[in-house]
This record gives sequence, C-alpha cells and structure tokens, in this order.
Amino acid sequence: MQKQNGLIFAADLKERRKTLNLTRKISDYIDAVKVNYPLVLSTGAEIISDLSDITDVIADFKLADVPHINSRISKIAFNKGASAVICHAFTGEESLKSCTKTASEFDGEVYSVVNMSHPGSEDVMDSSLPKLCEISKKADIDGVIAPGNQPDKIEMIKNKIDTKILSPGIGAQGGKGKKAISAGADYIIVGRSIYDSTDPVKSAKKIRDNIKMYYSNE
Ligand code: FNU
Repeated sequence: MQKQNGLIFAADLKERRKTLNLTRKISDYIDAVKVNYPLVLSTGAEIISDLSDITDVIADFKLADVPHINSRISKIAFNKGASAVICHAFTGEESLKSCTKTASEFDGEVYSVVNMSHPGSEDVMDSSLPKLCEISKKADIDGVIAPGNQPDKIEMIKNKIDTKILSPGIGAQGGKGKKAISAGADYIIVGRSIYDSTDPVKSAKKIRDNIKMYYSNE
C-alpha cells in the first residue's frame, strides 16, 4: 500500500454495484479499501477481485483460527487480489505466522489486531497488549490495528512495536483523524462517516484533506 492520502475506506456495505461505484468515485482520496464480512458474505469473494482493479484491498477477516485454516483463508483472499489481510494476534504466534508465511508467497501484507476500538475491548485486550505486540513482532507482521478513538493507546502501542499503525474508530465511533495521526497512526480507517453521509465523495475528500493539511503543517 502506497501512502498518499493516509485514508482507508471501510466498505461495509451489502451491495456490489454501490460499493464499486463509490470506491471508484473516492479512489483519489484513499490508499486502500478494506472489506469485511458484511460485504463479502453479501456479494461473494469475487468483490475482492473487482475492487482490486480500483485500489489496494485489505481483507479484514480478523483471522483467529488454527494455523492451517488461517493460512487457507489468507491464500483465498490473496488469490482473489487482496494486498493484505487482517489477523488477530490473540490466537498466538503460530496462527499469526501462518498468515505472514502465506502473505510472503504473494508479496502481501499482514496487519495484526492488538487492541480494538469498541466499548468492552478493554475487558480482555488491554491487559494483554504487551503480549499481543510481542507475538506480532515475532510473527514479523507488516503493521497493527490500533483504536483511532483512543490516542493514548496508539501512543502506547507505538512505544511497544515499531511498525505501521492503521486506526479505525474515526468519526462514527468518536475518534478524530488528526488526533489519531498525531498520536502515531499512519493511516485512518473510515466507513460510516463516508458511506452514510449525504455526500460520500465530499466527505471522503474532506476527511482526506483534514489529515493531509495536518501532515503539511507538521
Ligand atoms: P466505521 N474495525 C473497527 N475497530 O472498527 N477492524 C477495530 O478495533 C478493528 C476493526 C473495523 O466505524 C470495523 O470492522 F480492529 O463505520 C469496520 O469495518 O468507520 C471499520 O473498522 C470501522 O467502521
């Protein structure tokens, strides 16, 4: 993923045509589109190939299975044209390594989830944060997912692991793009604040301009 905008579009829609049209229209403002179960289960895995003709595709399947299944799912995603997969770190080093090993066969990337943006994620994930970062390092991941609506956590994670940080939780979940970036995020991930807005193209541009302005003021 080439960094030009610092914005990743979370395409959590259910309609193929709407998703492709919108991604095409905002493609100048994003660096990648992230697909998740709502879209892939509604439209089929072929949507990954279709979107990969427009921009880089990150398959957010939050893989959390035994190694050979993590590996098989990653392989399908990369074969369809994904550039990256997102995997949970809590399943341990072997499961995560099965994803990074598979990714290396495709020149793909793996991002591991070390913390999450929703209320309640602290119940289990906060106390495990150092361990999840350690597992991620050992598995040689390309970056981590860290909550964009909790800049203190982004800073904490940045101090524990020297890697790319992708942050969801912006807009609809209360996070602010600039704050996430200033805390150390390299990319922000935004879904509803784009696709649910009355003018999604304008919103995507505005969100992109907002963080771009911040970069140029640094
Ligand atoms: P939006 N996402 C998230 N928090 O929101 N992958 C996490 O901790 C995480 C994620 C994803 O709120 C979520 O699945 F690890 O509409 C959704 O696809 O902007 C997107 O980020 C956020 O969507």
